[in-house]
Amino acid sequence: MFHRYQGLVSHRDGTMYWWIEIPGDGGQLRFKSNTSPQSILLAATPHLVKDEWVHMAFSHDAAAKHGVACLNGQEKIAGSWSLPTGNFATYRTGIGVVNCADGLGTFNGALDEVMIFQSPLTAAEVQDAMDGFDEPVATQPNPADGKTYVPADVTLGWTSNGVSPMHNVYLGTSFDGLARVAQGLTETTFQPAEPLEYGTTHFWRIDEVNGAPDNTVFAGDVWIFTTEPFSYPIAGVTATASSYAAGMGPEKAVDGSGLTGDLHSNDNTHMCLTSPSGSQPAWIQFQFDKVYKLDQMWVWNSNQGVEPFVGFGVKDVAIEYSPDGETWRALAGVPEFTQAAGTNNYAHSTAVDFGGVEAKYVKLTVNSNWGMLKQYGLSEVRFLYVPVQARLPQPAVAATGVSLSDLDRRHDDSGDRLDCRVHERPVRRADHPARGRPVDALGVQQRQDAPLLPGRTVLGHAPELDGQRS
Ligand SMILES: [Ca+2]
Repeated sequence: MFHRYQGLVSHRDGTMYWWIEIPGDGGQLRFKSNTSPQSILLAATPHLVKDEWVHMAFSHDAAAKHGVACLNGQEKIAGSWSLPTGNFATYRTGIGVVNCADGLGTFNGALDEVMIFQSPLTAAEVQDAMDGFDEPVATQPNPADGKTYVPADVTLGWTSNGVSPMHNVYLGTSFDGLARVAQGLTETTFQPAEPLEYGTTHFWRIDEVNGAPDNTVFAGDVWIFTTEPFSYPIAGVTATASSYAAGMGPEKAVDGSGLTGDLHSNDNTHMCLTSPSGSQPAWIQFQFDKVYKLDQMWVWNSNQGVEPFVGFGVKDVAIEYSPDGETWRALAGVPEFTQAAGTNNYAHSTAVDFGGVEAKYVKLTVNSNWGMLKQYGLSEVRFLYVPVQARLPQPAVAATGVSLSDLDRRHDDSGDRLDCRVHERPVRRADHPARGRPVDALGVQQRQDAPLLPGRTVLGHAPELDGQRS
């Protein structure tokens, strides 16, 4: 219900000056003054619709005595119009009221934002005002927004708004879980005190901070990146076994058969199984294309539909590993392998921690299964390794004709330097106490500090890790 009138914005104090109101009959929005012509009207139709937001702009050019009214950024009416003259500096500005002096004509609706400008806006400026003005926030995040496989010891970087002298850094693992991790930085880079969690999406934001007297904070956009996983699957694993049943050879445990994503089927032909007449103890041996630093072995145990009744699944296992097939060591702390349910879409149910041992061969000798028969099966195994060599080299190995500007340089370096990241991975002590070595003891970066010159061959060097193992 409309009252006699409702004010949206006003600049008056008892005495007339200008105001924007909806008149009592619910008619047109109008920009009004007490000089003739008294009002400039916004479009007669449509009027404001209940629960529908609109953007209104009224502009007055005092020199030209010209007024313009816009609805949702579009000019609706323009014509000769003027405001009273005089010194109105002492008048009050009211929002949601016609007359600040007596509080008459309050607005029975919602206002989101009001801006008053000192000069008449052009049509384009009205459009900008409706779209929203860009705040001077930090830009150009490094890592780029959405980037994946970011090193855990990343140094965050950004471009300042060019105005604010200080920067606050917020970081977290959810959009709503940002915490301030640095405050009042004058540089535009920041490296967290500890490596970030591996294989995790991180959210971060830079707030640009002005000094006194205004101390304005321009909260930045929230950006995301995902750190690289701690370890990667080894591809091209081959397998041999002490024996196997027809059509259920050891290769079925390493060829991805039966896996959809990370879930295994309960189809017999997707699994390996030793022969009932095979030699005992049964064993299965895996071979890689080279020596890897092993992190984990994931096990999808035998998962035939009859598994709950027959128990082909491996239970107690001894694991040995070797770098050359000659010198073998027993792996300590091997857990009992969990029995599978025999149902489809089976996620791996056992993870064996190899703790970073280096091996090209892994042998499983089976001591028992979950049933009475002397047949032993597995659905699939997956080995995860920890990279110790340069990952994803850029530029590619032996690339020629590479522009110096193509090389990956640190933004905060004073000269042109090639950043060779080739060393063992940093770990958070809290996350991986067993892996032991403190972060600051790791040679995380090897950097060539000499300026790069055009035409030179640059050799990346990956130091050997011998003698540095924990
Ligand atoms: Ca399989």
